[in-house]
Amino acid sequence: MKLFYSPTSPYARKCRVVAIEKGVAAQMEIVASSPMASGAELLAVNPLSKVPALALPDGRCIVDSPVICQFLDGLSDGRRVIPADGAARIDCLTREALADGITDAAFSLTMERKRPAEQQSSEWIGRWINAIRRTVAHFDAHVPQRPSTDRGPDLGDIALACALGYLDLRHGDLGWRMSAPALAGWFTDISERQSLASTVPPAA
Ligand SMILES: N[C@@H](CCC(=O)N[C@@H](CS)C(=O)NCC(=O)O)C(=O)O
Repeated sequence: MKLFYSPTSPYARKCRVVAIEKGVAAQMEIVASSPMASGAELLAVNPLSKVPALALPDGRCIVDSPVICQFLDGLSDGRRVIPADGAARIDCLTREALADGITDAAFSLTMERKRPAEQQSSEWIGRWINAIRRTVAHFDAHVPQRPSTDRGPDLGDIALACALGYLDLRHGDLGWRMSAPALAGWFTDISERQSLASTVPPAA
C-alpha cells in the first residue's frame, strides 16, 4: 500500500505514527506529494487533492486521516489504538476530533497567513486562534493519561501530539506552552516515543 503524504502534514503524520505503533509501517510505502500541486498521481487517489491518502494494492483508495487510521488499526492483531467498543472508544474518538480540530484551525491559519496581508481576514484569524487557545486549555485541564510500557498511546493521544507538533512548526508565536504547563509536560514525554520522534516534521 502507498501513503501519499507531505512531510509537514500533521494529518499524514498521524497515519504514519499509527502505522509504526501497529507494526505495519514496513508494508506502507510513503510517497511525498504536494497537495497544492494537484498532481495526477494524487488526484487518482484523492479527487480532493489532499494528503494523506492511502492507495491499496487491490485498487481501493482510502482518504481522511481518521478513516485511514481506523483501517490501519484493523491491519494487525495486538494492541488497538482505537478501543473496540464502549465508553473508551467514544472518549478516544472525541479526543481525536478535538485534536484534529486544533489542526484544522492551525492549518487554516497557516494558509490565511500566506495570503497577501491586505486580503487576510482578521475575523477568521481571530476565530481560529481562539479555537486553538480554548481547545489547548481544555486539554490542559484534562491531560490525557501518559502512555507507559503497559499502555501505548491511543489515537486520541497520537492526534493531540501531532496537533501540538504542528503548532510548534507553524505557530510558535502563539506560545501555547505558556498557558498549558501540564499539557506541555505530557507532550514532552510522549514526544520521546519512537513513532513520534521518527516523524517530526522538518523545520519550516
Ligand atoms: N480531514 C482531512 C484533512 C487533510 C488536509 O486538509 N490535508 C492538508 C495538508 S496538511 C491538505 O492536503 N490540504 C490541501 C487543500 O486543502 O487543498 C484529514 O484528516 O486527512
